[in-house]
Amino acid sequence: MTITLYAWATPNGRKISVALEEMGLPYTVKPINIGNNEQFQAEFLSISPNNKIPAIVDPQGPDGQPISVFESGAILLYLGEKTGKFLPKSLRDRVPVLEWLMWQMGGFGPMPGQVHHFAALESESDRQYGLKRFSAETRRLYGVLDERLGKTEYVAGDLSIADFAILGWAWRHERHKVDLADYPNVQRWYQMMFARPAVQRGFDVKLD
Ligand SMILES: N[C@@H](CCC(=O)N[C@@H](CS)C(=O)NCC(=O)O)C(=O)O
Repeated sequence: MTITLYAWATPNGRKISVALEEMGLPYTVKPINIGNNEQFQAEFLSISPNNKIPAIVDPQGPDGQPISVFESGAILLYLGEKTGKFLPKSLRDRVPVLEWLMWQMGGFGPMPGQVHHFAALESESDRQYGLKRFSAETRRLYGVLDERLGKTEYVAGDLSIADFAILGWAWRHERHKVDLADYPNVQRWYQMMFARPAVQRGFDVKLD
């Protein structure tokens, strides 16, 4: 039974295409053109009430009935639970996955996303204020990640959904004006992730 992925070619959309590829789950893509406000159409809002991609519909939910899921972190947890992959069973091993997934959802996404926003502004004074504030926080987050990846091969021990979540945003490092050479452990991990054929497929799949 094929999962439908509602997405657009953005970091949050890529997190899910990478996870689906890594988990070997069949899926089809339903592009939601957020530039054309398709995220406000009633049919999409009925599965994603916050009018944001990504969302999925799994025709074979936990009880065999269809289920929809919105919010990329919730989708990753759902898929991890469903497949038993990239989400450890033991609570001790699961805790770092949850920590780093929440770290991504709360900071390493919202902050570089603000850099993308302010970098696109035309007014120089508006740009300066926003870029200074959110670039500093984005770099701090890369520093935290670099420190962590100096101690562990993947973000939370073994390869997990936390890596997929973080990679979606690290993929846009140039757009948020970060040079990965400044964060050698992040660079090592980034190259290792992109050397995985399923990750590459998740970034190659057409989402728009
Ligand atoms: N917390 C959400 C954020 C999703 C999000 O920001 N999606 C953006 C694209 S990356 C979007 O759909 N924007 C359309 C809008 O805000 O109207 C998640 O992780 O799923």
